[in-house]
Parts: sequence; structure tokens; C-alpha cells
Amino acid sequence: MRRFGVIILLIWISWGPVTFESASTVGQNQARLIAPLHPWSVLGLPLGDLVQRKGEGTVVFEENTQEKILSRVDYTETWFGLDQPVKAHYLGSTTDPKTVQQITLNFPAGVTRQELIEQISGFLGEAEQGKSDPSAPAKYFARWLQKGVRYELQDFGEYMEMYILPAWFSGAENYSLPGKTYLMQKAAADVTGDGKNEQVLLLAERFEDTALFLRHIFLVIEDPQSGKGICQRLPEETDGGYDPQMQFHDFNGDGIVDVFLAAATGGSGGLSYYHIYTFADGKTVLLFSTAMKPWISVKGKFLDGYKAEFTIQETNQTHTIDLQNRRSTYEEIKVYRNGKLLEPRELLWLGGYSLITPVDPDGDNIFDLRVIQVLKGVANYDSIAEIISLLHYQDGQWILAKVEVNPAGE
Ligand SMILES: [Ca+2]
Ligand SMILES: [Ca+2]
Repeated sequence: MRRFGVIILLIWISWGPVTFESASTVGQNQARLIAPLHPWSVLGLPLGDLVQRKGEGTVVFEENTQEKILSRVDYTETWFGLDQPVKAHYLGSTTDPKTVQQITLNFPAGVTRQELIEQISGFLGEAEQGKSDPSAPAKYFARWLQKGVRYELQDFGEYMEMYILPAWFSGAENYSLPGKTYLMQKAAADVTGDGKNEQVLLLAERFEDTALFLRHIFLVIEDPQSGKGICQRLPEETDGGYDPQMQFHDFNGDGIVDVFLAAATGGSGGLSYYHIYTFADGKTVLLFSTAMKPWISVKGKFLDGYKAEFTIQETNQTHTIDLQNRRSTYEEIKVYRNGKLLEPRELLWLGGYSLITPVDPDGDNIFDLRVIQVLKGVANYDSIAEIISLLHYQDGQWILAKVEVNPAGE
């Protein structure tokens, strides 16, 4: 069987020590790595850059009368936290410069299909799986979609392979979207309220093939029968971000699930954009966005004795925070001298959103928003208090239901 579909000449070259990069380019929350380099940042990368970043590998050149063209690089490396290393082939495109267009994994013998699918699902979520078409060479398949990357496992009986490819959205032209639109997440949910599920697709356009920051994020709501649908682009000023995700909850209490969207902005403060759309009765309404009016406003200042005082306008409550634990820093950067403020200084309230979580405190299946914002002291790095508010949707508007203050880091 032709596994790679191209005639290749293998040449073994060593490039020095293997370097495994940290996950910092992918996202800090991913405690366990899918692979040494996440496919999302590798697919589309020039092969030469891949070798530079990953170091030693087995380099495969295409046969050509004039020159040797790098067409593939192989590494033996850890994937999906498996005990045994996996043979990973990074296949180059036919275009110039050659970029990684597919990663093929050969799994070691000794792992059963069920074990493997279970292990991978721990990283990628539940698989779509089943027996392959009788005409296909493989016996069984399992597929995952995660973060704009498709993973397709094929069990050929004697061996198992996985093909990893960019998850291009096949219907881009139906909605006048760019050809390179990624499918980030898909779900079936009745967002219109007619009792039938729609196909809800979270799509994104990148600045370039390996850019981590997404240029635009879109939602497509499709009727799975007719394939017809609508495409909703997020509001232009907040339609970019990293790692967008959607959830389905009813926020406005009409009994129909709404679409909650989160995307990190990647700023130094670790902020995110949030949106909620409702598609009830076929009408698209933006129910919530972090660009809407600020829900709370905070004003405060430093006080003598390493303290700060601030007032939340909406609750008209004043809070005092003890800042003794950072006295040496404040003395060093000349905010205080011997506990005395050198000059009047206000606290920084930037109003950005650190985290918004859908919550249902009373269990009535109508969700509220738990909103965390951070009050800063002398600079963005100096978080002094977390302001946690609860927003509840009622009679066509969001109402501030509760506000809590916690010293930062506690
Ligand atoms: Ca529906
Ligand atoms: Ca609703």
C-alpha cells in the first residue's frame, strides 16, 4: 500500500539535539500536550522552519533531476501522552515553499484500538467512530475535530494510522467566506426553537496559516437537511481572538438555547471577549457582548500604610484592601516611603473581562453570567482585587444581581 502517495528517496541526516518546545505558544491551560508542537501551529509551517524548531529528524527528499527538494520530515516522538513513542511524518505541500500540509502518525504495535481511542479522546474529546465502508482498505475509523484541526484514525487491522489535517470549512463559498476558513467546533442544537436541531458551526479566519491569533470569528447555523443556513460574523471590533469556544445555554429564559462564545484576546492582562447570540424564531440577536456598556465602574486610590480604598459605583459600597504583602515592591518603585504615599495615586480600573462563566445558581435552567474583572494597583501586572459580579437577564436587559470583592490571588 502506498502510504504517502509520492515516490520518495530517504536520506538520513542528523541536525543536532532534539529540542522540545514548551506549550506556551499554544495556550497555558493545556496541562498535557497533544504533541511536542501542537498541530495547530505546525500545519502550514514551512518544512525548513519545522526542522529548525524541532531539531534532529529524518529528512526525506523528493527525487528530482536538478535538485533535492525537502518533502517530508519524520520524528519519533510522544503523542497523546502515550507511553510508547509514535512515528510522526510531517508531509510537505507541493507548493513552494513547502509547508506542512499533513501529519501522519504510525502507532506502535501493542496498543489496542479501544485503548488508543480512549487515550486520544482524553485530549480531543469524544470521537465520531464506526466501521469503515466495506470498499475502504481500513476496517474502522475514529475522527476528532478540535481547534481547527481534524484527526482521523484508521485501523487497517495490522496497523493503525492517524491523519492530521487543517479543518477547512467545506461550505465557505456558500457564505462568501475566504477559502481558508477553519472549522473550530461544531455541534447540533435547536437554537431556533422549532424542535429540530440545527448544525452550529464555529468558524475562524487566521491572519496566516500558522498565526495563532484569529482574524475573524463566524457562526454558521445550518439546517442539516437542506444545507441552507445563515452566517453571523461577530461584531467587527471584537471578532478576533485565540482559541474560540462555544457553549449552549438559555440565558433569556425563552426555553431556547442561546450560543455563548468566548475567545481570549491574548493581551498582557489575560482578557477575553464574550458574546451571546440568540437565533430564536430565525432572528439573530446579539444578547450580550463584552463591548456593551460596562456593568460596573470602580474608582479608588492608594492610602498611607500600604492600603487601597475603592468604591463600586453601582453598589455604592467602599472596600479597603490591605497591601502590606507588597510593601517592599512599592517602596522600591517609590509609591511609598516608609509607609507614606509619595504622591496621591489612583488605582487602575481598565474594565476588561478576565473570565465570564455561564452559571445557573438556582437550577432553573436559565443561566446567568458570572463575571470576573480585576482592579489593578500601579500597573497591569499589579492585580489587587477581583470584582466578581453576577449578571441576570430579565425583561429584555441584563441586571447586575450581585457583586463580590476578593483580594487578588485569594
Ligand atoms: Ca431548530
Ligand atoms: Ca434563549
